[in-house]
Amino acid sequence: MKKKVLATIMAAAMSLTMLVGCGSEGGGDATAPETDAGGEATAEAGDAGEAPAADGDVITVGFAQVGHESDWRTASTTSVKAALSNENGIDLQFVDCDNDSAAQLEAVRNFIEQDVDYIVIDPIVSTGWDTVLTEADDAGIPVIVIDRTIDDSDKYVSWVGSEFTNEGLAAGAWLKAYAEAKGIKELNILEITGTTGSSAEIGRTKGFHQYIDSEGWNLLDSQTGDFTQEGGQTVMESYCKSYAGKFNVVICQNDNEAFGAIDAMKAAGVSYGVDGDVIVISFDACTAGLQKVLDKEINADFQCNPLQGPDCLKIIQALQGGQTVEKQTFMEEPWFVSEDILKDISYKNNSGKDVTEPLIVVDAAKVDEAY
Ligand code: GZL
Repeated sequence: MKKKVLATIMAAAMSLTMLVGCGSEGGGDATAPETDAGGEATAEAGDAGEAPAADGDVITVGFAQVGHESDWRTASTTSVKAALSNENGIDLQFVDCDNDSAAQLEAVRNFIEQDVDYIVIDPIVSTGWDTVLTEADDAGIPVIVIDRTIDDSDKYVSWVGSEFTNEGLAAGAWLKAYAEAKGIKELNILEITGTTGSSAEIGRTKGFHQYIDSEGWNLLDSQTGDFTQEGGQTVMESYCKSYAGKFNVVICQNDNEAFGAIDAMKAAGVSYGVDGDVIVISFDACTAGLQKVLDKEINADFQCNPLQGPDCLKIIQALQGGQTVEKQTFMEEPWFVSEDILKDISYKNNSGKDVTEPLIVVDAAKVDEAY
């Protein structure tokens, strides 16, 4: 009850809206205790001898992370651990939920039971959240959501992440312009989607399918690779058997799926990439993904920025200071290509606004700068 009163007073105290900027620092060494999926933190962060926060009190934060399925996820975890560190006066309880929604809900309930000061969630899927968020609200524990969205409850103080539908729309706009520039008349597409029901999968699919429908492209098949390299390879192995010689585009909803799909096409003797028969489109633009763009194995890679750690820290610091924060903050995300034949893409974004956005040709420096 004490927290509820304090949280209410803090939230009502100031009319000042704190603009939370976009995080851009790289990851750092993680110092928070590890735990298995849904379990209790396996060690007290205090054992590491935390430094007190500015006002002398240590702030306890529970972080329920999706899992460890991709390079993107590793960068996300590193970013949050580097920001919510002992040095910044935070006692971080980290739970890797191993892509298991039940474990993630259990982890959040454990945080409530531990009476942490804040809860950070990257939601595996976008629904099934209102009950547990109501429990956190009743306990007076502010919840911060990062990366993916929660679509069936607004009982959280702030969300920082990506506009996934725009990522899908940008991929469609690029493929349309690229096919026209290359004189490719017919597009026969295979799709490898991300974790079913995640807002990243829902948004990228929604955006790209607007172009499939409006351009009359031929979508041969769509199956989930669950955002993993193994998933991408398994689906692509099946595709190479079922659609041999019938496809000229594969779109993977993250880089790790693209790595697996590339391995499968290589093994099946299918040529791909800039100089091949199959156009490869990916999302995330992690370091290894941009290296494959530079190597002309991936034609275009649409960045999804995982570095929300600094934003989390700014939000917590603002709330500790009694300030209000933005309910929604979008990360800045560039689009990367392998060839210098298109300067930009134009499309109507998910807010109905006509936008023109630059395409960045990948060179060694861009690979080095990646997360
Ligand atoms: C998107 C993020 C997705 C990445 C994948 O914001 O949630 O999950 O695109 C990751 O690489 O697994």
